[in-house]
Amino acid sequence: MARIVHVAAAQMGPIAKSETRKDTVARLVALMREAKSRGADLVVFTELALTTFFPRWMIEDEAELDAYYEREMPGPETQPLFDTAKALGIGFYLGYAELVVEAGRKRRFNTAILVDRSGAILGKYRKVHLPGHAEPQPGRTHQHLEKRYFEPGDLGFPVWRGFGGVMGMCICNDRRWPETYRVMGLQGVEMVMLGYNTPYDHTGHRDIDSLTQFHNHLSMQAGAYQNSTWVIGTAKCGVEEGSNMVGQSAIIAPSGEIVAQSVSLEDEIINFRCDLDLGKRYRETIFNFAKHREPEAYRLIVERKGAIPPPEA
Ligand code: CDV
Repeated sequence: MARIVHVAAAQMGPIAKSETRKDTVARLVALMREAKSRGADLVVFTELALTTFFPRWMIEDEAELDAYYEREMPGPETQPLFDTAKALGIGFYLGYAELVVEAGRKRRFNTAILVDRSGAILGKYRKVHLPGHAEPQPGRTHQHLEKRYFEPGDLGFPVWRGFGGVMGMCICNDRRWPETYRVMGLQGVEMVMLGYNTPYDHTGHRDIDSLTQFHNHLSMQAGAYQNSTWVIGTAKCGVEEGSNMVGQSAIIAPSGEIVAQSVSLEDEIINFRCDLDLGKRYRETIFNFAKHREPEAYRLIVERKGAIPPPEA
């Protein structure tokens, strides 16, 4: 019998700097209701889904910066998401900025949680690959200061049993790194969920930036295929505070094929009934890790710190 997870990707259009948490949460709740009305068991929201993408600004006032972070989850403003999920019997992935105080020190992470159909948090992931800079870059219309506002995640890439399968999470830039999927693939992941905020001008090189859409799908499709997993990628997109961000939210099968894709740059639900057993065919044949991976060969290269020996003196 097929193991179906009916999943929805809840793409978001721009969130203005002036938009309140309450308004944004109301948008998320409306998307959750729409996902449920289509029969979804699980809805995947985007990265930093509760606020505008604040790393585009240099923020020197600490109180102003802190206001973008959640100190508790759920908190009073995010509780409606959990209540609605429980009432509807739908799970969700949610990206947000997390602030924790440990030994008197503020620690900041770009975080995602997976919540089950009863409204309980099943797992937490903290973004490992942080793009951009710690210091503002001269000449840029928009900064990308994730390295200033977040620490690299300290939870690794765990997977969780839930929704009838093995579930994994990552966030935005993580999707471009093969290690992200492979570490979860080695744990038997069957569905990887992720949200992203991807501006079109992120490298500053026109030739690379003009391939932003291609690279968005390329990285997720390759991750899906090479690890026999479903990948659900959800965008925040459109022109947000002058920054133009890619849409193209997609549901990708373990074959690497896109089976559903958004068509707008606004709040939009796409959904698909994902058969988790589809990944098995790949995992048991072309990507049978136990049979065909060669970890010893990979180890030799890594220990030599690169494939090419150093030049002779
Ligand atoms: N939020 C992100 O991680 N964005 C990056 C951009 C800056 C390259 C991304 O990989 O989409």
